[in-house]
Amino acid sequence: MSNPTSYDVATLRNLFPILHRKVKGKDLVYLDNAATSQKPIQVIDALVHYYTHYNANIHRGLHTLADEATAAYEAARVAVQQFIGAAFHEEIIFTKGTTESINIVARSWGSAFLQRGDEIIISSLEHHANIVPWQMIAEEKGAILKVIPMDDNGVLDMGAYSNMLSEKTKFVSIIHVSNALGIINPVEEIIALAHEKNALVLLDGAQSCVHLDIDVKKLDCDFYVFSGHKIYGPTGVGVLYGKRELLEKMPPFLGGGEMIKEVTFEKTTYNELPFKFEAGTPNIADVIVLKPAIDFINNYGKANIRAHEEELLAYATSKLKEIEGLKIIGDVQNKISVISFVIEGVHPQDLAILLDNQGIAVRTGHHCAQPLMQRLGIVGTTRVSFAAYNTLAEIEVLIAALHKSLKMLR
Ligand code: C6P
Repeated sequence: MSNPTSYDVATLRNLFPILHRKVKGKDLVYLDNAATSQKPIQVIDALVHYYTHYNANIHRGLHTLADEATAAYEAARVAVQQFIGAAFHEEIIFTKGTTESINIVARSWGSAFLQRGDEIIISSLEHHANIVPWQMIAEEKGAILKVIPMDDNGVLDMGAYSNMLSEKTKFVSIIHVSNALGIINPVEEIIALAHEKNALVLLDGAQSCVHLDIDVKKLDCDFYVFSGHKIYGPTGVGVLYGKRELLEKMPPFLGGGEMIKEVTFEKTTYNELPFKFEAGTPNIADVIVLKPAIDFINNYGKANIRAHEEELLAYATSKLKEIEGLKIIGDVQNKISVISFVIEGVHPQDLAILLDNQGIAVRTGHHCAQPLMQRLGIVGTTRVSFAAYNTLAEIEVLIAALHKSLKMLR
């Protein structure tokens, strides 16, 4: 099998210093990209460059360093705006990550607009980050949380969803791509059906943002959230996109500096978007280096990266299926490069330890989706997830290591 001609994975790998390290004396095979991706050298260099050359607080100082830092911070906002196709840069709010972004929407929108008896819909596939904030606000406001059921392979029951929607439905918050299984949900249909009932829709884009072309205008989602560390960027920074007219109506989440227009002891007026939602000194350095992370993806091209990952997915899927007693969960056509599997008689944690001894990083367990695992009737899965820099040769290493581990475990 060959890689697309425009896509030279060997050259690309050279941009990632960490890929050249050894683990337990073996070449690292990093297959835990859905948890966090590795960082290219331009991201690492940009971080060092910021602290070496223009570290300063933003939006307040009248000096050169502050101007440079502010310009770089706002350039990152425009890069994110273009990356997800938002209409206005004010619609991009910087947060700590997907988790914080969902909490802001649940808290801010929920506290202002939810009424007793209103309904919020999520799905069986959700990550805890898109369950717990809604449970918290539902409990506080007397709202009801409903869950779209799925089949044994993780495919959502769209008929049940359609029947669940009513005039009482006020919010639908859905994982775009399942982190545990890799399945791409039919979000266009989910959004259109919700909008027929005037319900708002948030897409948890933590896993979709790096793999799929995202155009929030075309999708017509009301909110879209993701984390920097899963798109070859740094940890500690994420994005909340919201339609401007909605963000304008929502109360601030945190109070403090930066989010105000004027403060007296009697009354405070709030700043314009996006600053209304960015109280205090933000994570300046990490926001700034989101831009080189996005540039990295754009330089290689999302479509080229996806084609490469699909080749890896198809090859790994066929090789894994040859292993006796191995069952892939979420074995559907419409998925990204994540494979979750169970092996008869083998505990995923035992397997992970043996794979780590052979230099291979995978994730095992419930993947922060305990209700999904309960629905599937399993304790957890072993999950391998591929990124732009993984290779067919690494899949061969994985398969050989699996055979070796299974001989020891069975
Ligand atoms: N999933 C995984 O290994 P944070 O931690 O805020 O950056 O992202 C939370 C989150 C929310 N939604 C989805 C769909 C996610 O995949 C994640 C993070 C990682 O699957 C860590 S649990």
